[in-house]
Amino acid sequence: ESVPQRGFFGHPKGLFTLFFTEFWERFSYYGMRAILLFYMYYEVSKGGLGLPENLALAIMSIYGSLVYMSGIIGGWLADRVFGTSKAVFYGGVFIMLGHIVLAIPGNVPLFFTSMVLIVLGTGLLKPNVSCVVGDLYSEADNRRDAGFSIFYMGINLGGLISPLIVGTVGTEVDFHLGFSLAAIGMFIGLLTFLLTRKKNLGLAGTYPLNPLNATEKKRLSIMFTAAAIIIALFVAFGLYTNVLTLPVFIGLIGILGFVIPTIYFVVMYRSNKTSPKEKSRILAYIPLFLAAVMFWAIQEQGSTILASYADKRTELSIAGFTLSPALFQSLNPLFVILLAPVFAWLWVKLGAKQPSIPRKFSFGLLFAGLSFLVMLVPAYLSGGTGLVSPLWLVLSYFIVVLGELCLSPVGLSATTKLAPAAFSAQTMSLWFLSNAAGQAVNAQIVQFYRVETEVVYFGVIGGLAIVLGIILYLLTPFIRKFMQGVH
Ligand code: 78N
Ligand code: 78N
Ligand code: GLN
Repeated sequence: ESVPQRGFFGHPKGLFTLFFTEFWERFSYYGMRAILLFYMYYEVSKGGLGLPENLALAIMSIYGSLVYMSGIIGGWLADRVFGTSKAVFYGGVFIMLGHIVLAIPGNVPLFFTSMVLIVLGTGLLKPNVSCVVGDLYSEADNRRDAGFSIFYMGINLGGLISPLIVGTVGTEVDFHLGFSLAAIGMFIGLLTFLLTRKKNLGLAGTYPLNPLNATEKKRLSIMFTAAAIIIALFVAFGLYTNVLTLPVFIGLIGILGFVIPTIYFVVMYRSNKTSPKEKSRILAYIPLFLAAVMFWAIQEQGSTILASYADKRTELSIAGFTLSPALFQSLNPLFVILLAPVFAWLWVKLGAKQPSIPRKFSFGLLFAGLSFLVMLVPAYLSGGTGLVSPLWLVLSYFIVVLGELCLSPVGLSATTKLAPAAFSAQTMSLWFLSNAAGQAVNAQIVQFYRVETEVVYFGVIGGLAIVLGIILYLLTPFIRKFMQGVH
């Protein structure tokens, strides 16, 4: 092997390419999401689609869930068919087209077309671009964790600036102009990838690691074609007979959110490539996965329920100046960027005394629960439905990030360590499935949110997260036994 590269902050030059590709992809994704909810429920006279608000909230959650579910297909295609590099490129093209479709002033069918493009595109791009980060370093390279932290900064920088730009333009000028800016962002990301890939990444990701052989190709194409036809027939039949309504679809997503990870666990557990030690680790991973589902369910409501709260319950006129409600979407990435170094320092300082993986997950749940319970205070102070200070929302976004920094950075590495070696190509998708399941849950529950009953909503969900966090805290010694030496 050659001498390790040090072209980007002492890291391989390839990290530059991946950092900026993912920066622009997240810029377009989070910029789009910062205005999409408002685009859906604002009246037609205000440039929106005029959908009922609870429907818009459910669509946001289904959308988020499908984006992370499609990572399974994207990861599989890269691993077995065309390699990560092409997956990232095609993914970027699909995403850009999706935003271009949204940029066309239009209607609900155009909106659903763009949703399909962005779901497929993100599934192709996101897990694979993260996967190549790991490929830049040899197993022994001790810069690997730092490389992932730098990459994580790129994700959150993209998420921080896009609500300021796409959000302000989208809500203050025109939604479609905002979506065009998201398309331009993805275009810049694609250009960065194309222009610097050869020089910085060389051949990394050019070929599938585990290509299908001729017989598998034939068998799988038959299976895929058959499955596509059967699904198309079911959908056509469902639409024709009015059985497949939106509530039914929302229910189906909820079921898929749990069935898909269950299949993963069963297949991994029963595989004859999985050793007894690895089986024990799979069992240890299940409660951690469930905790992550509950965590992401609350964290992702920052772009649905709390975004609606920013729009409808919050005093946005300050000293003669009116804030766009989309700006609040910058707070999560802002706090992640500010606090990630603090947490990194804290874990180093605590060294061997730092909490174990299950304990960190339990703290993640406790903070997530607290971020919802804190919203009970303005509810009481405002006596129900009066406008409240935006600082309460700022505080809620701040608290959930304390949880995110306990759970998210360690989540992916825990997945890598606890999943059986034979399934290592699937770990990125498996971890993202916890987010998909969380948003599948959200699709069911956000429909029950009403301003008049927000105390029950925030209280029950926040309380449940805290109870689950306490249970996980108490179970930690047992879970660690099943982890078989993984730290
Ligand atoms: O009635 C309002 C009064 O009680 C208090 O209001 C304030 O003090 C205003 C506080 C501003 C909250 C800012 C919220 C969101 C802005 C997000 C900006 C992201 C910054 C660099 C990224
Ligand atoms: O109506 C006025 C009054 O009720 C307003 O009271 C509040 O809004 C209190 C809310 C607590 C403010 C805490 C805000 C942000 C905490 C985030 C700290 C940022 C640290 C490293 C950045
Ligand atoms: N905000 C993170 C991102 O977009 C969340 C990813 C996750 O669910 N693990 O990358």
